[in-house]
Amino acid sequence: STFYERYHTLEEIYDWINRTAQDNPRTVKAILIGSSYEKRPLYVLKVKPNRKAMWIDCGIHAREWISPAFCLWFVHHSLSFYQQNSEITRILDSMDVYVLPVMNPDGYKYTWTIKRRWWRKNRSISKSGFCVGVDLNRNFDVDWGIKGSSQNPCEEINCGPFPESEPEAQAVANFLRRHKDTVQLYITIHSYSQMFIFPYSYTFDQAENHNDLLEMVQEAAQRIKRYYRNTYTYGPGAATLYPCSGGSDDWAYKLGIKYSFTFELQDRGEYGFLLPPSHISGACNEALLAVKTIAVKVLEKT
Ligand code: 0X9
Ligand code: ZN
Repeated sequence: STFYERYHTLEEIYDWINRTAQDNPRTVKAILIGSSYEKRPLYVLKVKPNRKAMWIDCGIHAREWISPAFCLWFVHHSLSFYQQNSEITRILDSMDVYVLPVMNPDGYKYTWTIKRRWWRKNRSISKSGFCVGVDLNRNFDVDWGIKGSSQNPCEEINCGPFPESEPEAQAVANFLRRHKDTVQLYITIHSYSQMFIFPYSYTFDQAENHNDLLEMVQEAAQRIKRYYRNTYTYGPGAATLYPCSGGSDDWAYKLGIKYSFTFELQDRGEYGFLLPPSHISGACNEALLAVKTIAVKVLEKT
């Protein structure tokens, strides 16, 4: 298997980020946007400079290993197929692509330690000192702490003591606030269940551009079915998955990023979070097709 068909330790991912930036000085820049609770750097890779931009983050939830694997896959594919694949070329010619390979490095690192493979949250220690970890996808400032989240630091869906209390969420939010005039597409990568989710999750109200969003994910799902014979479901978060406050997708949408998506990659529960390395290429190629499909559609609309 190639480098991209294996799961990597956090150290290997940091090395890969440095090497990728060094080997591609004209096309790739590593930008430090903040640090995690345990003071690990949060690097965003910028792939080519433009007026429009898209953002992809991976690894918000520690145990969803296919997610960081996809970010590495995506950057590698973009660099390898620029001027070969027409969609990649078109995207890179007209958009900056910001990629955060591991939004939750402390949690990810923790899942590589013995018996901690199922950890989801970050590793911040609560005020009481009793429990560890905030669910970063409940920590954003949108209807914070209301639905599908818990103020109890011992729970899996703990939203933290206040919105953006966590350095990881704060770093992403600050970066997107600074770049909201150019970033038109926000994608956050999770697993599992094979789903394309768009706003809203915090309310059953329809997003103002609901039909555009629906059309985009529908097209992505159709192409995946056609090319890879695999099924993805899709729809607005609250109705399709569950009502839920404080998610990054809704927050980015309300910031003004009109095309905002959560991808839930393979599989549909057979292996769940323990998706075997032999499935990485399949899972990533499907997600890649979806990213390309949606990005090209965003370019047509903006
Ligand atoms: O609950 C989540 O954070 C995501 N599912 S997961 O199984 N990967 O944890 C779904 C997020 C959908 N979007 C929002 N809830 N805003
Ligand atoms: Zn997740």
